[in-house]
Amino acid sequence: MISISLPRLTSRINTLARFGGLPGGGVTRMCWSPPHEEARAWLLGEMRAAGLETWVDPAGNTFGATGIRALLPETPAIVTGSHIDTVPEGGILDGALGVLAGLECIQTITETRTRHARPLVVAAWSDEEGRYGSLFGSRAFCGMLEDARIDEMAAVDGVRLVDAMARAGFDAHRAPEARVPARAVDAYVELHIEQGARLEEAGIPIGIVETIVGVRRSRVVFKGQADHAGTTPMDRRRDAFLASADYALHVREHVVARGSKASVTNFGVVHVHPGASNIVPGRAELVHEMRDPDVAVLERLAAETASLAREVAGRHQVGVDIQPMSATIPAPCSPRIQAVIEKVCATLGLATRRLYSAAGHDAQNLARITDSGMIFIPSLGGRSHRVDEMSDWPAIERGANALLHTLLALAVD
Ligand code: HGY
Ligand code: MN
Ligand code: MN
Repeated sequence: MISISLPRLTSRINTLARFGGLPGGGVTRMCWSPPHEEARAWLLGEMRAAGLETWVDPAGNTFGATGIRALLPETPAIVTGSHIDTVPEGGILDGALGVLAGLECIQTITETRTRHARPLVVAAWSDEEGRYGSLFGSRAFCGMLEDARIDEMAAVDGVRLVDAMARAGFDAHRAPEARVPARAVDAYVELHIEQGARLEEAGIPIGIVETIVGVRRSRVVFKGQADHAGTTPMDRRRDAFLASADYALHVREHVVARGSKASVTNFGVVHVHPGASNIVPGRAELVHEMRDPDVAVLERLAAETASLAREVAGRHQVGVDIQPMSATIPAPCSPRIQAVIEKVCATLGLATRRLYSAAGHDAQNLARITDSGMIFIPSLGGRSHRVDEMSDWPAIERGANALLHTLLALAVD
Protein backbone atom coordinates (compact mmCIF):
# COMPACT_ATOMS: atom_id res chain seq x y z
CA MET A 1 0.00 0.00 0.00
CA ILE A 2 1.57 3.32 -1.07
CA SER A 3 2.17 6.04 1.50
CA ILE A 4 3.25 9.65 1.52
CA SER A 5 6.78 10.90 2.18
CA LEU A 6 6.66 12.53 5.62
CA PRO A 7 10.16 14.05 5.26
CA ARG A 8 9.14 15.79 2.04
CA LEU A 9 5.84 16.98 3.53
CA THR A 10 7.61 18.19 6.68
CA SER A 11 10.15 20.10 4.61
CA ARG A 12 7.43 21.83 2.59
CA ILE A 13 5.40 22.73 5.71
CA ASN A 14 8.49 24.24 7.32
CA THR A 15 9.44 26.10 4.13
CA LEU A 16 5.96 27.55 3.64
CA ALA A 17 6.02 28.65 7.30
CA ARG A 18 8.91 30.97 6.47
CA PHE A 19 6.74 33.18 4.21
CA GLY A 20 5.43 35.68 6.75
CA GLY A 21 7.15 33.73 9.54
CA LEU A 22 7.34 35.55 12.92
CA PRO A 23 10.50 35.75 15.06
CA GLY A 24 8.90 33.89 17.99
CA GLY A 25 7.21 31.30 15.74
CA GLY A 26 3.89 31.31 13.95
CA VAL A 27 3.05 33.26 10.83
CA THR A 28 1.22 36.29 9.47
CA ARG A 29 0.46 35.75 5.77
CA MET A 30 -2.71 37.57 4.80
CA CYS A 31 -4.10 37.00 1.35
CA TRP A 32 -2.74 39.28 -1.43
CA SER A 33 0.09 40.51 0.89
CA PRO A 34 3.73 40.28 -0.34
CA PRO A 35 4.50 37.19 1.85
CA HIS A 36 1.36 35.52 0.49
CA GLU A 37 2.25 36.26 -3.13
CA GLU A 38 5.81 35.02 -2.57
CA ALA A 39 4.34 31.87 -1.03
CA ARG A 40 2.04 31.44 -4.04
CA ALA A 41 5.03 31.67 -6.41
CA TRP A 42 6.91 29.12 -4.32
CA LEU A 43 3.88 26.78 -4.28
CA LEU A 44 3.52 27.00 -8.06
CA GLY A 45 7.19 26.08 -8.37
CA GLU A 46 6.73 23.06 -6.08
CA MET A 47 3.67 21.92 -8.05
CA ARG A 48 5.55 22.19 -11.36
CA ALA A 49 8.59 20.39 -9.93
CA ALA A 50 6.20 17.61 -8.90
CA GLY A 51 5.15 17.31 -12.55
CA LEU A 52 1.73 18.97 -12.23
CA GLU A 53 0.05 21.33 -14.66
CA THR A 54 -0.60 24.64 -12.88
CA TRP A 55 -2.83 27.66 -13.27
CA VAL A 56 -4.21 30.57 -11.22
CA ASP A 57 -7.81 31.66 -11.77
CA PRO A 58 -9.18 35.27 -11.78
CA ALA A 59 -10.08 34.98 -8.07
CA GLY A 60 -6.47 34.10 -7.23
CA ASN A 61 -7.14 30.40 -6.58
CA THR A 62 -3.98 28.40 -7.33
CA PHE A 63 -4.23 24.93 -8.89
CA GLY A 64 -1.95 21.97 -9.57
CA ALA A 65 -3.35 19.07 -11.61
CA THR A 66 -2.47 15.76 -13.22
CA GLY A 67 -3.06 15.71 -16.94
CA ILE A 68 -5.46 18.65 -17.28
CA ARG A 69 -4.88 22.38 -17.67
CA ALA A 70 -8.36 23.46 -16.59
CA LEU A 71 -11.43 22.08 -14.82
CA LEU A 72 -13.94 21.05 -17.47
CA PRO A 73 -17.09 18.90 -17.45
CA GLU A 74 -15.49 16.59 -20.04
CA THR A 75 -12.86 15.54 -17.44
CA PRO A 76 -14.57 15.63 -14.01
CA ALA A 77 -11.79 15.83 -11.43
CA ILE A 78 -11.21 14.84 -7.82
CA VAL A 79 -10.16 18.03 -6.04
CA THR A 80 -8.40 18.45 -2.71
CA GLY A 81 -6.80 21.50 -1.12
CA SER A 82 -7.24 24.25 1.45
CA HIS A 83 -5.63 27.71 1.83
CA ILE A 84 -2.19 29.29 2.28
CA ASP A 85 -3.45 32.58 3.71
CA THR A 86 -3.42 32.87 7.52
CA VAL A 87 -4.89 34.99 10.30
CA PRO A 88 -2.58 37.57 11.88
CA GLU A 89 -0.15 35.77 14.25
CA GLY A 90 -1.57 32.42 13.24
CA GLY A 91 -0.15 28.91 13.10
CA ILE A 92 1.78 27.09 10.43
CA LEU A 93 -0.78 24.32 9.77
CA ASP A 94 -4.19 26.02 9.40
CA GLY A 95 -4.76 25.70 5.64
CA ALA A 96 -1.14 24.91 4.80
CA LEU A 97 -1.59 21.29 5.87
CA GLY A 98 -4.42 20.68 3.40
CA VAL A 99 -2.62 22.29 0.46
CA LEU A 100 0.76 20.63 1.05
CA ALA A 101 -0.66 17.22 2.00
CA GLY A 102 -2.79 17.40 -1.15
CA LEU A 103 0.32 18.14 -3.22
CA GLU A 104 2.21 15.34 -1.44
CA CYS A 105 -0.58 12.84 -2.16
CA ILE A 106 -0.77 13.70 -5.85
CA GLN A 107 3.02 13.62 -6.19
CA THR A 108 3.13 10.20 -4.47
CA ILE A 109 0.40 8.86 -6.77
CA THR A 110 2.25 10.20 -9.81
CA GLU A 111 5.68 8.90 -8.76
CA THR A 112 4.35 5.41 -8.00
CA ARG A 113 2.40 5.41 -11.29
CA THR A 114 -0.68 4.41 -9.30
CA ARG A 115 -3.69 4.13 -11.59
CA HIS A 116 -6.45 6.72 -11.22
CA ALA A 117 -9.23 7.16 -13.72
CA ARG A 118 -10.01 10.78 -12.90
CA PRO A 119 -7.68 13.80 -12.93
CA LEU A 120 -6.43 14.83 -9.49
CA VAL A 121 -6.29 18.52 -8.56
CA VAL A 122 -4.93 20.36 -5.52
CA ALA A 123 -6.20 23.90 -4.87
CA ALA A 124 -5.07 26.77 -2.66
CA TRP A 125 -8.21 28.90 -2.24
CA SER A 126 -7.88 32.68 -1.87
CA ASP A 127 -8.58 34.53 1.37
CA GLU A 128 -10.17 31.63 3.23
CA GLU A 129 -9.68 33.61 6.45
CA GLY A 130 -11.91 36.30 5.06
CA ARG A 131 -9.72 39.34 5.55
CA TYR A 132 -11.66 41.01 2.72
CA GLY A 133 -14.65 38.67 2.47
CA SER A 134 -14.96 35.22 4.03
CA LEU A 135 -14.06 32.15 1.97
CA PHE A 136 -13.55 34.51 -0.98
CA GLY A 137 -11.76 32.29 -3.50
CA SER A 138 -13.93 29.20 -3.10
CA ARG A 139 -17.03 31.44 -3.13
CA ALA A 140 -15.96 32.79 -6.53
CA PHE A 141 -15.11 29.26 -7.74
CA CYS A 142 -18.56 27.99 -6.70
CA GLY A 143 -20.37 30.91 -8.34
CA MET A 144 -21.46 32.46 -5.03
CA LEU A 145 -19.67 35.82 -5.28
CA GLU A 146 -21.98 38.85 -5.44
CA ASP A 147 -20.37 40.95 -8.19
CA ALA A 148 -22.16 44.07 -6.96
CA ARG A 149 -20.48 43.81 -3.58
CA ILE A 150 -16.89 43.60 -4.86
CA ASP A 151 -16.33 47.36 -4.75
CA GLU A 152 -17.43 47.60 -1.11
CA MET A 153 -15.51 44.56 0.18
CA ALA A 154 -12.81 45.74 2.58
CA ALA A 155 -10.69 44.58 5.50
CA VAL A 156 -11.46 45.86 9.01
CA ASP A 157 -8.53 48.28 8.60
CA GLY A 158 -10.36 49.82 5.64
CA VAL A 159 -8.09 48.44 2.88
CA ARG A 160 -10.38 47.64 -0.07
CA LEU A 161 -10.30 44.22 -1.77
CA VAL A 162 -10.00 45.93 -5.17
CA ASP A 163 -6.78 47.69 -4.06
CA ALA A 164 -5.27 44.67 -2.26
CA MET A 165 -5.85 42.45 -5.30
CA ALA A 166 -4.53 45.11 -7.70
CA ARG A 167 -1.28 45.30 -5.72
CA ALA A 168 -0.95 41.52 -6.17
CA GLY A 169 -1.64 41.83 -9.90
CA PHE A 170 -5.31 40.82 -9.96
CA ASP A 171 -8.43 42.65 -11.12
CA ALA A 172 -11.04 42.02 -8.40
CA HIS A 173 -13.86 42.71 -10.83
CA ARG A 174 -12.83 39.65 -12.85
CA ALA A 175 -13.05 37.34 -9.81
CA PRO A 176 -16.56 36.07 -10.74
CA GLU A 177 -14.98 34.66 -13.95
CA ALA A 178 -13.40 32.02 -11.67
CA ARG A 179 -16.75 30.22 -11.57
CA VAL A 180 -16.08 26.56 -12.40
CA PRO A 181 -18.23 24.93 -15.11
CA ALA A 182 -20.93 22.61 -13.72
CA ARG A 183 -19.91 18.96 -13.23
CA ALA A 184 -16.19 19.75 -13.66
CA VAL A 185 -15.59 18.65 -10.04
CA ASP A 186 -16.61 15.08 -9.24
CA ALA A 187 -15.70 15.28 -5.53
CA TYR A 188 -13.81 17.46 -3.06
CA VAL A 189 -12.05 16.35 0.12
CA GLU A 190 -9.97 18.59 2.39
CA LEU A 191 -7.51 17.65 5.12
CA HIS A 192 -7.46 20.15 7.99
CA ILE A 193 -6.43 20.40 11.65
CA GLU A 194 -9.45 20.20 13.95
CA GLN A 195 -8.50 23.51 15.60
CA GLY A 196 -10.20 22.21 18.75
CA ALA A 197 -9.55 19.59 21.43
CA ARG A 198 -12.26 16.97 20.86
CA LEU A 199 -10.17 14.42 18.91
CA GLU A 200 -7.13 14.77 21.17
CA GLU A 201 -9.22 14.40 24.35
CA ALA A 202 -10.96 11.34 22.90
CA GLY A 203 -7.66 9.83 21.70
CA ILE A 204 -9.06 9.50 18.17
CA PRO A 205 -6.61 10.04 15.28
CA ILE A 206 -9.06 10.94 12.49
CA GLY A 207 -12.18 13.11 12.47
CA ILE A 208 -14.79 12.71 9.73
CA VAL A 209 -16.68 15.97 9.37
CA GLU A 210 -20.48 15.74 9.15
CA THR A 211 -21.39 19.44 9.14
CA ILE A 212 -19.55 22.75 8.91
CA VAL A 213 -20.83 25.76 10.88
CA GLY A 214 -22.18 28.95 9.42
CA VAL A 215 -20.47 32.17 10.50
CA ARG A 216 -22.29 35.52 10.67
CA ARG A 217 -20.30 38.72 11.01
CA SER A 218 -21.72 42.24 11.56
CA ARG A 219 -20.20 45.60 12.24
CA VAL A 220 -22.04 47.16 15.23
CA VAL A 221 -21.41 50.91 15.60
CA PHE A 222 -22.48 52.76 18.77
CA LYS A 223 -22.66 56.56 18.35
CA GLY A 224 -22.52 58.71 21.47
CA GLN A 225 -20.90 62.09 22.02
CA ALA A 226 -17.21 62.88 22.25
CA ASP A 227 -16.61 65.03 25.33
CA HIS A 228 -13.88 66.19 27.66
CA ALA A 229 -12.93 63.25 29.90
CA GLY A 230 -12.27 65.53 32.85
CA THR A 231 -14.83 68.29 32.79
CA THR A 232 -17.91 66.33 31.66
CA PRO A 233 -19.92 65.18 34.69
CA MET A 234 -20.36 61.38 34.78
CA ASP A 235 -24.17 61.64 34.56
CA ARG A 236 -23.97 63.75 31.38
CA ARG A 237 -21.79 61.48 29.27
CA ARG A 238 -22.99 59.56 26.22
CA ASP A 239 -20.10 57.12 26.18
CA ALA A 240 -20.17 54.92 23.05
CA PHE A 241 -17.49 52.56 24.36
CA LEU A 242 -19.38 51.77 27.57
CA ALA A 243 -22.49 51.02 25.51
CA SER A 244 -20.49 48.66 23.30
CA ALA A 245 -18.97 46.93 26.33
CA ASP A 246 -22.43 46.53 27.89
CA TYR A 247 -23.67 45.08 24.58
CA ALA A 248 -20.78 42.62 24.29
CA LEU A 249 -21.29 41.29 27.83
CA HIS A 250 -25.05 40.87 27.35
CA VAL A 251 -24.62 39.20 23.95
CA ARG A 252 -22.27 36.64 25.43
CA GLU A 253 -24.79 35.87 28.20
CA HIS A 254 -27.60 35.66 25.64
CA VAL A 255 -25.81 33.32 23.23
CA VAL A 256 -24.72 30.99 26.07
CA ALA A 257 -28.24 30.96 27.56
CA ARG A 258 -30.37 31.02 24.40
CA GLY A 259 -28.16 29.55 21.70
CA SER A 260 -27.66 25.86 20.99
CA LYS A 261 -24.92 23.81 22.67
CA ALA A 262 -22.79 24.58 19.59
CA SER A 263 -23.47 28.34 19.43
CA VAL A 264 -20.48 30.60 19.96
CA THR A 265 -19.92 34.36 19.70
CA ASN A 266 -16.85 36.57 19.58
CA PHE A 267 -15.81 40.23 19.44
CA GLY A 268 -12.36 40.15 17.89
CA VAL A 269 -12.21 43.71 16.55
CA VAL A 270 -12.94 46.86 18.61
CA HIS A 271 -12.32 50.43 17.43
CA VAL A 272 -12.89 53.41 19.75
CA HIS A 273 -13.03 56.89 18.21
CA PRO A 274 -11.42 59.46 18.47
CA GLY A 275 -9.20 57.17 20.59
CA ALA A 276 -7.53 59.54 23.04
CA SER A 277 -7.37 58.96 26.78
CA ASN A 278 -8.79 62.40 27.58
CA ILE A 279 -11.85 62.17 25.30
CA VAL A 280 -15.10 60.38 26.16
CA PRO A 281 -15.50 57.95 23.20
CA GLY A 282 -17.95 59.39 20.70
CA ARG A 283 -18.00 56.24 18.59
CA ALA A 284 -17.29 52.57 19.25
CA GLU A 285 -17.22 49.97 16.51
CA LEU A 286 -17.37 46.20 17.15
CA VAL A 287 -17.13 43.33 14.68
CA HIS A 288 -19.56 40.83 16.14
CA GLU A 289 -19.34 37.17 15.04
CA MET A 290 -21.68 34.27 15.80
CA ARG A 291 -21.46 30.62 14.69
CA ASP A 292 -23.71 27.58 14.75
CA PRO A 293 -24.21 24.46 12.61
CA ASP A 294 -27.93 25.31 12.33
CA VAL A 295 -28.86 28.30 10.16
CA ALA A 296 -32.21 28.74 11.95
CA VAL A 297 -30.41 29.19 15.28
CA LEU A 298 -28.06 31.72 13.69
CA GLU A 299 -30.93 33.70 12.21
CA ARG A 300 -32.82 33.74 15.51
CA LEU A 301 -29.73 34.88 17.43
CA ALA A 302 -29.04 37.59 14.85
CA ALA A 303 -32.52 39.03 15.32
CA GLU A 304 -32.36 38.76 19.12
CA THR A 305 -28.94 40.38 19.42
CA ALA A 306 -29.97 43.19 17.07
CA SER A 307 -32.86 44.11 19.37
CA LEU A 308 -30.50 43.78 22.34
CA ALA A 309 -28.19 46.33 20.66
CA ARG A 310 -31.06 48.78 20.28
CA GLU A 311 -32.14 48.26 23.90
CA VAL A 312 -28.58 48.82 25.22
CA ALA A 313 -28.18 51.90 23.03
CA GLY A 314 -31.37 53.32 24.52
CA ARG A 315 -30.14 52.73 28.04
CA HIS A 316 -26.90 54.56 27.27
CA GLN A 317 -28.66 57.33 25.29
CA VAL A 318 -26.54 56.61 22.22
CA GLY A 319 -27.38 55.57 18.68
CA VAL A 320 -26.56 52.19 17.15
CA ASP A 321 -26.10 51.02 13.58
CA ILE A 322 -25.85 47.30 12.68
CA GLN A 323 -24.15 46.58 9.34
CA PRO A 324 -24.16 42.91 8.24
CA MET A 325 -20.70 42.00 6.84
CA SER A 326 -20.83 38.32 5.86
CA ALA A 327 -22.88 35.22 6.48
CA THR A 328 -21.68 31.77 5.44
CA ILE A 329 -24.25 29.00 5.35
CA PRO A 330 -23.79 25.85 7.46
CA ALA A 331 -23.15 22.90 5.14
CA PRO A 332 -23.64 19.16 5.55
CA CYS A 333 -20.74 17.09 4.22
CA SER A 334 -21.47 14.41 1.64
CA PRO A 335 -22.45 11.02 3.13
CA ARG A 336 -20.62 9.41 0.17
CA ILE A 337 -17.35 11.13 1.05
CA GLN A 338 -17.79 10.40 4.76
CA ALA A 339 -18.30 6.70 3.96
CA VAL A 340 -15.22 6.58 1.73
CA ILE A 341 -13.06 8.23 4.44
CA GLU A 342 -14.42 5.79 7.04
CA LYS A 343 -13.70 2.76 4.82
CA VAL A 344 -10.19 4.00 3.99
CA CYS A 345 -9.40 4.58 7.67
CA ALA A 346 -10.65 1.12 8.57
CA THR A 347 -8.25 -0.30 5.98
CA LEU A 348 -5.44 1.82 7.46
CA GLY A 349 -6.36 0.68 10.96
CA LEU A 350 -7.21 4.24 12.05
CA ALA A 351 -10.06 4.88 14.50
CA THR A 352 -12.38 7.68 13.43
CA ARG A 353 -15.02 9.91 14.99
CA ARG A 354 -17.77 11.83 13.21
CA LEU A 355 -18.03 15.46 14.35
CA TYR A 356 -19.13 18.90 13.23
CA SER A 357 -16.60 21.58 12.35
CA ALA A 358 -16.76 24.62 14.64
CA ALA A 359 -14.51 26.41 12.12
CA GLY A 360 -15.61 27.54 8.70
CA HIS A 361 -13.93 26.01 5.65
CA ASP A 362 -13.86 26.21 1.85
CA ALA A 363 -15.36 22.71 1.84
CA GLN A 364 -18.69 24.26 2.84
CA ASN A 365 -18.75 26.22 -0.41
CA LEU A 366 -17.65 23.19 -2.47
CA ALA A 367 -20.59 21.34 -0.89
CA ARG A 368 -22.84 23.58 -3.00
CA ILE A 369 -21.45 22.22 -6.30
CA THR A 370 -20.17 18.69 -5.58
CA ASP A 371 -19.81 15.90 -3.03
CA SER A 372 -17.61 17.56 -0.41
CA GLY A 373 -16.01 16.25 2.76
CA MET A 374 -13.25 16.87 5.30
CA ILE A 375 -10.69 14.84 7.24
CA PHE A 376 -9.54 16.26 10.59
CA ILE A 377 -6.44 15.47 12.61
CA PRO A 378 -6.06 16.41 16.28
CA SER A 379 -4.66 19.82 17.27
CA LEU A 380 -2.24 19.78 20.21
CA GLY A 381 -4.16 21.22 23.16
CA GLY A 382 -6.87 22.23 20.69
CA ARG A 383 -4.76 25.30 19.93
CA SER A 384 -5.31 27.25 16.68
CA HIS A 385 -5.36 30.83 15.37
CA ARG A 386 -2.33 31.37 17.64
CA VAL A 387 1.40 31.08 17.02
CA ASP A 388 1.74 27.82 18.98
CA GLU A 389 -0.90 25.99 16.88
CA MET A 390 0.53 22.53 16.11
CA SER A 391 -0.20 18.85 15.53
CA ASP A 392 2.36 16.12 16.04
CA TRP A 393 4.11 14.74 12.98
CA PRO A 394 2.74 11.18 13.26
CA ALA A 395 -0.77 12.71 13.28
CA ILE A 396 0.12 14.70 10.16
CA GLU A 397 1.40 11.53 8.48
CA ARG A 398 -1.77 9.58 9.40
CA GLY A 399 -3.98 12.38 8.07
CA ALA A 400 -2.04 12.67 4.82
CA ASN A 401 -2.19 8.91 4.22
CA ALA A 402 -5.93 8.91 4.94
CA LEU A 403 -6.25 11.69 2.35
CA LEU A 404 -4.04 9.78 -0.12
CA HIS A 405 -6.20 6.66 -0.09
CA THR A 406 -9.44 8.65 -0.01
CA LEU A 407 -8.37 10.46 -3.20
CA LEU A 408 -7.48 7.13 -4.82
CA ALA A 409 -10.79 5.59 -3.78
CA LEU A 410 -12.66 8.57 -5.29
CA ALA A 411 -10.56 8.64 -8.46
CA VAL A 412 -11.60 5.20 -9.67
CA ASP A 413 -14.23 5.15 -12.35
O1 HGY B 1 -12.52 31.30 11.19
C1 HGY B 1 -12.61 30.14 10.81
O2 HGY B 1 -13.50 29.44 11.19
C2 HGY B 1 -11.61 29.57 9.84
O3 HGY B 1 -10.39 29.40 10.49
N1 HGY B 1 -11.47 30.39 8.69
MN1 MN C 1 -8.43 26.95 7.81
MN1 MN D 1 -8.33 29.68 10.13
